[in-house]
Amino acid sequence: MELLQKKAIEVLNKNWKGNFSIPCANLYPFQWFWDSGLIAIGFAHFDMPKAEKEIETLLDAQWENGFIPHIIFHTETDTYFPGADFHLSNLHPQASKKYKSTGMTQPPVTGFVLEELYKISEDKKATLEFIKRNIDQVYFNHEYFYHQRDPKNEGLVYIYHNWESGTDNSPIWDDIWSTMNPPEYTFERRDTTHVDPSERPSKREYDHYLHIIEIAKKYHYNDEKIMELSPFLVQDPLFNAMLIKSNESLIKLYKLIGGHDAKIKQLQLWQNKSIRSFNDKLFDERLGVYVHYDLRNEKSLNYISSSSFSPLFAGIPDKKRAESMIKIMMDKFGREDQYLCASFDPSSERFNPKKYWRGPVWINLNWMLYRGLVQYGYKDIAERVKKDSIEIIEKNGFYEYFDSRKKVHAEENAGYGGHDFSWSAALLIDFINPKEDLKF
Ligand code: 2M8
Repeated sequence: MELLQKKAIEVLNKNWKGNFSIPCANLYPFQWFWDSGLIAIGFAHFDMPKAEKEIETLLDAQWENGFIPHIIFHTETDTYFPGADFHLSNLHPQASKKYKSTGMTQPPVTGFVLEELYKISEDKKATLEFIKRNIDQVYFNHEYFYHQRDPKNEGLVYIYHNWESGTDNSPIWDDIWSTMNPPEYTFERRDTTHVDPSERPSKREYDHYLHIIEIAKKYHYNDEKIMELSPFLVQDPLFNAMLIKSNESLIKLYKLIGGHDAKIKQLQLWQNKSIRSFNDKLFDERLGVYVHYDLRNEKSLNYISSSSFSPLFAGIPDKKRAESMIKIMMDKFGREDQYLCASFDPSSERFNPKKYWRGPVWINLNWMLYRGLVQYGYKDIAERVKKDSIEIIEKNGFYEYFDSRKKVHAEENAGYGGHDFSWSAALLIDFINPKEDLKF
């Protein structure tokens, strides 16, 4: 285990660029929002200044309206498409003047990451000072979500692009692509020059991705216009679970700091409403798990994915619901010949265990699942998720994603996408160095 940890540290240090980290070389050469948060958790175990800097750099790119972009283009490179010149974030009047970025966001992990940093820290006083300096910006980001992304005032925020979900190529989005007919764009893909094209989205899928951005750009990334016109408008259980988990952490941390009663009260109001609507609207009684809601077409997207189980991490289901969700997960995703946890329902015809978010196992989702299972008292299943995560990294290396079929691991390399991948390394470090939960 020591050797594996040493390698994980090497990966993180290699991907560290002085004041932020890249997810991996070549394929992803900039700073990504939720990657950064999860990477900071890994750094916190052995280099707290880097963990803090990672978050500070991310927050430095926050817009004047509280929005935090999904990619921050720190360097000029044409090895990634679509880059800064395509996204043109400066079309938005309140965009950062200091950094070029995209005009979309990603799952809001920053709140719970601050709590994790505090939990891991051996110098709690110093880490609390760091949190004090940064927490208001995270609060401001949540305010942006509740003010700009919740048109029906339900406490559920929408995403307007599949790249905002983090689970970019999920088969769930196929239903939305079938409602659209974007132009055939001419562009030069870069991702498929770095990794095997069979592990990445198709050209036609990229046409859809670009088309949504073109609409947003046409209206200068104005939130009201996007809400009115984007063909993709989804309430995503993973995204909302991250927000809820982060709300909870902000409440705990503000209490610890003291003297922030108005903010705590507001967070509590958001939180109560969010959890209530989440349980009412996003739970599919027939499938027995949480699903996505397509706000544009006003219908549920009834598919089981690893996002369906992420509400466990945020403490959203009651005990009874959690129990039936976990049973479904074990029946469908947890067979002995499968590694936990595939990113999409292995019994579905849309399942593809090799292709980016259409089936492979992802370490970040496994880490959340592990935490959720522990919180609900499912120690044995949690241990299996942890063991599976460590085993697939040990066998293959720090890949971006892994085949969920055990037999493939016995025969060949079963790690896919980018290699020496930062969040796989960061969360491996956290998996093998567990810290006691704090009593607040
Ligand atoms: C993947 O997404 C990017 C676009 O954001 C891409 O495919 O080019 C996703 O897995 C996303 O969740 C992740 O943050 C990003 C960087 O690791 O890669």
